[in-house]
Parts: sequence; C-alpha cells; structure tokens
Amino acid sequence: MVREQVAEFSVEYVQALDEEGNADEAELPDVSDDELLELYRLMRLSRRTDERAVALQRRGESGTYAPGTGQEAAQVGSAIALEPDEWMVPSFRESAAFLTRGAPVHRLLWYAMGMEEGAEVADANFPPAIPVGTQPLHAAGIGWGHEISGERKAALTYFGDGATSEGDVYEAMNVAGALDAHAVFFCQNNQWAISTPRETQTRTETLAQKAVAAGIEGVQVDGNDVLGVLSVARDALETAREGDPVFVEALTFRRSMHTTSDDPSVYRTEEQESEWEARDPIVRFEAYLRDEGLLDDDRVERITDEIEELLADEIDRAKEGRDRVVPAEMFDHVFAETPPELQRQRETFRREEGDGEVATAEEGMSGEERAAGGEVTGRGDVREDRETAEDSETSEDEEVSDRGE
Ligand SMILES: Cc1ncc(C[n+]2csc(CCOP(=O)(O)OP(=O)(O)O)c2C)c(N)n1
Repeated sequence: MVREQVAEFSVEYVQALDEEGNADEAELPDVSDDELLELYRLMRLSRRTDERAVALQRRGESGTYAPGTGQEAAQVGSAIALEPDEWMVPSFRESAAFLTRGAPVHRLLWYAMGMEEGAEVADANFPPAIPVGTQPLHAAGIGWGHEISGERKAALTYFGDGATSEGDVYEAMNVAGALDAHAVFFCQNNQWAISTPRETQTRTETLAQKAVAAGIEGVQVDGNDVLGVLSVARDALETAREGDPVFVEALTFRRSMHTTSDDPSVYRTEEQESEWEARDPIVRFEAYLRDEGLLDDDRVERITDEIEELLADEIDRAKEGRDRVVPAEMFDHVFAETPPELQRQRETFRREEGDGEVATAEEGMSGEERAAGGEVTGRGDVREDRETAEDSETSEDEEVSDRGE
C-alpha cells in the first residue's frame, strides 16, 4: 500500500505598515513622495465621496449606494497598480477604485441616481456588477484574450468574501489557470456579506487558499495597509502579465452599511466595529506620512478643502445631469427593437407623465455631453489655486450616521 503526501501549500501574509503606521522597510514598495501624497488624497476623496453619496440618498436625491468606507486602502492601493489601459472589472462597492482610475465623481453618482450614463464603459473600466461573483468570469475572458494576443497586460477584478462561495468565482479562477489568463482576482474580505459573517461563509482558514484548487497562486495582504496592498498588487499584476493568474485576499472591514438599504446594527455589535475602527486605513497612512515629514496640519487642511470643493462641483454636475433625464428613456436601453408590450407601456407612460417624451437619438445625449463644462476627474486633478470650499450642500443633515437610520 502506498500512502504519501502528494500536495502541500502555504499562504503568505504581507503587511508593510502596521496599525500604528510603522513601516517594515523590507516590504515597502518603491513610491515617490508625490505618489504617496496622491494615495492619501485618493483615500480621503473616496471616504468623503461615500459620505456625500449616502447623504444624497438620505435626502431623497439619489438611489441606493454601497459605501466602501474602510476599504479605501484595498481599492486605491490595487487600482493604482494597474496601467491605464488595463481593465478594471469591479463589483458594486468600488467607488475608490473608480476614482483612482480617474472616473469623475458625478459619473459614480449618476449610477446611484439610476442613470444609464453612470454605467457607461468609459476608459478601461467595466461598469459595476450587481450579480454577486459574475464579473471574475469577465476578467478571466479578458485575461485569456491577452494571452491569445500575446499582450503583456492583465485585468484585475474585485469581489467580496461572500462572492467566493459562488461557483462562478471558482470557475473563473479555474479557467484562468487552465488557459493562462492574465488576470488578478482581488478579493476584498471585508468580513461581511450583508449579514453573513466571514466565519459562517466558509470553513477554509483563509480565502486565499481557494486559489489552490484552481492551481493558481494565492496571497493574503493587510487590506488596510495601502502600501502593503500596492506592493502585493504590483507583484500579482507582473505575474499575471506573464500568464500566471493570482488570487489576492485583502483583509479589511466594511465599516459602514452594506448599502443604504441596510442597517448593520441589527446583526453586528458596536464592539466589533470599534475593533476595526482602530485599524482605519487612512489614520494609519496619515501617521506614516506625518512621520516621514510629508504631511502636516496645513497640508491636511489644504487637501480637505480641495476635496470639499471638488465634490461640491461634482455633485452640482451630477444633479444638473439628473435633472435633464427624460424618464421615458428607461424603455430605450433594453432591446435593440422595442417589443410591442414595451411600446404599449411607453405610450401609456407618455400619456400619463407630462415630461415623459421619448428621446430621439439627438435628445438622448450621453451624460458627458449633457453636462456642461470641462471634465473633472478623481485622479490627479487637485486644483491648488482654489480657496476654501464654499459648499452649500454641506450641512448638518449630511452628517448621517452609518448605522443606517
Ligand atoms: C447572484 C446574486 N445573489 C445574491 C445577491 C444579493 N446580494 C447582493 S450583495 C450580497 C453579498 C455580497 O457579499 P460580498 O461578496 O462579501 O461583497 P460585499 O457586499 O461585502 O462587498 C448579496 C448576497 C446578488 N446581488 N447576486
């Protein structure tokens, strides 16, 4: 009889900045001072975009929104590692990744406002994917395409801990491994899938080891450490560009609600939440930057003002675009030729709604065309010359608790 071990595996955990912001020099990625400050600005912009988007929903000015609060390091640190022409394939909580990729805030808000312009495929970013776990298949397909065409490029897809229980995610990793797809599977393990905690999601010790079954590399990183994430994402993308897909598990925490329709106080305690508050990715990184002499109170204040001003402009722009929406357009983007039943509904809608005119091709301008003025991007567009933001929208009613009242 033969009885021997035929496979073994291990999973590495990477951290460059500890919870107090102390650096492990050996793990620090090569990043210039300007890039460090840009990482910080993007994380702060993302956090504030979430706050403003939730406030808009609470005031009835927008629809459902999924905040990524607490996950800024995981998203900014990984999205920045992609080349601009490499595909980012998101789930539905990736505002920070979109902003890092240069998407304007107003486009994210249009998505939450229910406008199809918000889902426009602009640059190399897929639109948000609502069905859990489907988008890794798209990334596997893109990555296989790169393998076939011999391009040194990779696609990076985001999904959550809950998504790893979906067959689609395993199938995507398996096919990527089998076909040498240039893909990075970036799992943000934020500890919750709506009300299902990580502990009951799966019995595996780590999510990264799910890569083993697909024959691809799996690595774990402190997802609240933006420099650790950047380092791991860079390595993973380099490996994937050569045709070896990688699964990254970023350990983080969903600090806020699942979406604006959720109330996490029903299923988790404030003690659990404050445990992760102490590991806040922005506080940690700010401590590091202050230690390095790159940030002081004045600079923090300037960045804060610039973000407030950018958001005030972008929210105005989002509302202008929204106010020009022709409601009957909702009938126009499902079928190439509108079927008779939908035509009938469209006529009824038009009769009953005064402004329900059906847009012609010319009237149905894209959001970009609708919104006047120049493009305002999330990335690298901090205008130094502006004074303190005067944001008429910022008011006490915006300070909405994230416990989902
Ligand atoms: C196929 C599918 N099943 C169920 C849902 C409902 N749903 C939306 S989000 C979610 C949980 C997702 O959790 P996770 O993958 O951990 O991502 P997170 O929301 O934490 O970012 C579920 C079950 C869905 N949108 N799609």
